[in-house]
Amino acid sequence: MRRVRFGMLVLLALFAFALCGCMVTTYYEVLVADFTFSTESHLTLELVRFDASVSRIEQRESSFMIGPQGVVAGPNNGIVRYYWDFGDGTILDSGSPLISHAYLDDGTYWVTLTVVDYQNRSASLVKEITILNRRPVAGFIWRHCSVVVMDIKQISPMGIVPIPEPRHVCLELVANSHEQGRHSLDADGHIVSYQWSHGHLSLGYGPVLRCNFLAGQTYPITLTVIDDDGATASITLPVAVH
Ligand SMILES: [Ca+2]
Ligand SMILES: [Ca+2]
Repeated sequence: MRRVRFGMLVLLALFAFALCGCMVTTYYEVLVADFTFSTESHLTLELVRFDASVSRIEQRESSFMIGPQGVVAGPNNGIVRYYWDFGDGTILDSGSPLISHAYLDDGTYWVTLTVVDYQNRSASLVKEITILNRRPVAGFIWRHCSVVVMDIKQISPMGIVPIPEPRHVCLELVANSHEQGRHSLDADGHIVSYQWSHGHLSLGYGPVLRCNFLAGQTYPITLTVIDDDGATASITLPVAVH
């Protein structure tokens, strides 16, 4: 019976020894830079939220590596500065792990985070972020041609007389012009193509188009624009011709 008790005591002692961490172990600190993005995909001009609060100082055993043993406590896990290079020429430093940045143009960028801890040690991490092109917006107005179009006359034995109905009206379709404003736009680039159509009939190209329409009818006119990254947008408006 005594042997059994002694054996149990030994086992308990070994168990307590393992639990209490009485083994002689030394630790060292490892500064780890890390960050996350707000969402999966990002558009130009959209604020992307970066979160570096996952950066930390880990305490690891010096004898063998079995993963993190703990994280240094305190504000921002012992990190005092966060330096961000967003890869588009923007470099910022902050005392907070949270920061937002908007990219002006689409593309793939390399974001570099460098953290500095309370002992002035530093660590960096680079991650790739893809920014998507923003589609253009199509819009247009119309007005009577700025050039006054006189009623077309015809010569007859009776003299000069107006051409009877139906008559045609010159309309100016305006997507973009200095005088009439910008009605189509691309927020992160510029429009490279304007195409006008009526049903399957192509009317022409350009930011301003002049057309003669038969009066007294309404025409669904479609404008399709293409931006400098190949993205398209269309709009169809009912153009009433009086
Ligand atoms: Ca665009
Ligand atoms: Ca673009």
